[in-house]
Amino acid sequence: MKTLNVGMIGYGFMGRAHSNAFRKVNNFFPLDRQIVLKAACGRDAAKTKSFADTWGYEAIECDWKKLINRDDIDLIDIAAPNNVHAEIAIAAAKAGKMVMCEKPLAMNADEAKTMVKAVEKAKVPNMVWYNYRRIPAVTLAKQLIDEGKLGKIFHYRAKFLQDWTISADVPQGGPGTWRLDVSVAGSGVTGDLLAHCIDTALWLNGGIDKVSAMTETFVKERKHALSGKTQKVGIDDASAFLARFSNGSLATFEATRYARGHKALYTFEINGENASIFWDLHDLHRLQYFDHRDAGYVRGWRSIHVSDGDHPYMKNWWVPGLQIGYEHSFVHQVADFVQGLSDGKPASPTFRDGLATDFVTDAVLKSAKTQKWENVKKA
Ligand code: SOE
Repeated sequence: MKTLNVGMIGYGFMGRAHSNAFRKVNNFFPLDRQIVLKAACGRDAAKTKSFADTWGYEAIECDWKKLINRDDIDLIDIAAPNNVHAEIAIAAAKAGKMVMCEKPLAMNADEAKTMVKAVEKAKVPNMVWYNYRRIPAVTLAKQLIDEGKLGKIFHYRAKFLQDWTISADVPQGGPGTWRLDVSVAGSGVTGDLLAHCIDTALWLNGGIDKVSAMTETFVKERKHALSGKTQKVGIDDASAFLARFSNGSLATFEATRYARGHKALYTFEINGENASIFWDLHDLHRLQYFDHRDAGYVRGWRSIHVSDGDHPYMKNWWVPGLQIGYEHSFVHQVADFVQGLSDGKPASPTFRDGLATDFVTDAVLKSAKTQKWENVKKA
């Protein structure tokens, strides 16, 4: 069997989620390439070594440039903070490596454009880790929509709620809290959480033409974890927008880190002329489905337990009825990426798809400033 040698950059939450996926995928999916965890890369040698030992990487590097120039690496996976995605991805593409990049693709769409240009010029396979598409219930939603079960779509409604930054004592910057530092994250919940909702929405319901948004920063100053200095907060803590899709449907999107009681409540509901669907990350193996064409006396919302062999991805796991979880969406993403290499059909979301999401998040942030409807550029 051919091998696919991975060089992983970053050892935080996403470094773990991606490594877990790379380790498991060949055990569950019949692929024609064996994933090899070749080297992990991080600036702190001791932490990188401990990460590499835990996940089974053969070696470590402390300089990402060395990693991408190694002849024995085929794929660079960027699981580092947003402000380094572009530089690493562009250099990796120039070195002829395949690139997988954590979401959002870039700090903003201008930067994302340079990344798309680099991977397309180098003709290297590329993908962005918008993992929620590959939760079987979400993939089933896509199948139902593509089969036309919903009919004409009128409404798309999505939200992603968290509550972990309500305390003014949470610092900005540094490990674990870089998402609050605008110079590292690019934006707040718009790029971090709404980006997930937008990626799923573009995939399920097609392009967004225009948006009208509002954002708020509830805590205006926070101590910086690295410098210890109190600094102005530049990210959006909460972001909500109205959208018009190209297919004529209307949408509302909301994300916040100030919804007390919610840790990661990502939900979406889609209403069509014939049927509606609803999905909830806290109950991720279920898809709620209502079909108006059912006979009236049995008509109602049904809760599909997406765990049977004919549900997306499920035949590769356990026996029917046994559910899987969050981490499996990453395994599916690697499986589809590798299958795409074998089929010569790149799996989505590619960097170009990631740019489409960045165009929407840019328009959202612009609209929040101008207080006007803003058009969304097409990727
Ligand atoms: C933020 O807390 C976060 O970890 C995001 O960065 C992830 O993309 C999301 O899946 C869960 O929440």
